[in-house]
Amino acid sequence: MNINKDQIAEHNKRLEPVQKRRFEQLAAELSGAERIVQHLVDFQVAIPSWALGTGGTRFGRFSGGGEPRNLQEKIADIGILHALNRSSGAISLHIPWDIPEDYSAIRTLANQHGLAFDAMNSNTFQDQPGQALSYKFGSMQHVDPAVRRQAVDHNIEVIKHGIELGSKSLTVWLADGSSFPGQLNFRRAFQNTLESLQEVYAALPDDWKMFVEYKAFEPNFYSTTVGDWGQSLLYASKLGDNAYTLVDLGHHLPNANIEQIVALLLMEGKLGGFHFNDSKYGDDDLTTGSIKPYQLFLIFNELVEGMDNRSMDHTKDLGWMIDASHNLKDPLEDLLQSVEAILIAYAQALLVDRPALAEAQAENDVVRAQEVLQHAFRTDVRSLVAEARLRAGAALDPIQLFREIDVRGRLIKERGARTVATGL
Ligand code: LRH
Ligand code: MN
Repeated sequence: MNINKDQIAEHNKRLEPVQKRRFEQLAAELSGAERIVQHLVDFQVAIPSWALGTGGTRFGRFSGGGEPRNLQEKIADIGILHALNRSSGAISLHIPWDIPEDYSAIRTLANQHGLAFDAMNSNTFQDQPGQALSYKFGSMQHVDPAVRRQAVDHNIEVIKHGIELGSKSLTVWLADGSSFPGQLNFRRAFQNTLESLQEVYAALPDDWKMFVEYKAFEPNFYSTTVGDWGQSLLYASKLGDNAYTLVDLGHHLPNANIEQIVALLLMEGKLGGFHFNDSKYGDDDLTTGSIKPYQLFLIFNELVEGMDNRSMDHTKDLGWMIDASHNLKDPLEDLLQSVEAILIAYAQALLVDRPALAEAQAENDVVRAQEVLQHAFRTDVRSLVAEARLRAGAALDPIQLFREIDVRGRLIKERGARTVATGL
């Protein structure tokens, strides 16, 4: 199903008077409202191909129906998101969950929906049917060079798929690690992993980036071979200039100061991108900004300051991707909420009075510094984000329109109530 321009225009006509009043009132108070709106129009978030169904947990899965049955339907679903908010202009594929059978047909379909292909994701954390060697005890860290070979070959195959689709980056997340003391020689595991990543890095086209994603725990619960930002930075630094760290917000130990990690990785020029989500305890993969919106704002505050300090292009110099899994919410509504939360945090960070903050920091005026930051965080920027949608031809209230035209009901009619999407 497609969402056509008339449905959006009819929806916006009803909401525009209130939007106009709210936007003009806020714009009158702010300096630079137009600059911020343009930044928001240009900012695009990549949607994970593996988060368009109901993932469930090991305890249960409660499907909502109408899930995409193949890559074509996944692209169509992301097309619906992009039609509603014009901020979801890219898809991030996971191989082998989403192997593109016909490259040109897939490229054409994505193009029709205004979608680009963002980072490709490899998968050496599951054994595929007919796979020669198991990843039970890891992939690139594995004591058996044949298993490491298999993992390297898979990543090179993923790059080949990406080249055909126009992607320019590869994300490598390794579940590798150990669950019991004594199980693993940490140094040998690191060396094996580095050598394997170096072979993949050597196969990377010159204009590609490699993102090394770290994670504290799960599925291993004693050590993880790419377990934190320091280890990821070590790999990325040893690999070369096209290798970067990838920050998945849910991959940290409780109370980690992620905004400080982001500031330092950016300072080192080794921050590659993000997997946005939120969490209360572990890698909960919940809706971005649903649990810790202030942390998300503080992360974007460091991003804006750090990127401007390095004259980086906000729209293309870092990988902006969501990585979530849905259990209770409609996957598409959940993703619409995540994109909204990301744009709100970005808009608030663009509002921060940077000279005033720098002055307060220089004078150790701790109270003033907090006041400057929280003034931006406490500013309701939703009318700025909505204005960006209006100007981009999207819906003023994407979730309201999603429900008004009963997208999920129509997808269930089209696909059935029992379809299961590949992914998490
Ligand atoms: C691991 C992870 C990784 C993906 C997977 C779907 O927890 O965040 O980014 O490969 O989720
Ligand atoms: Mn991730």
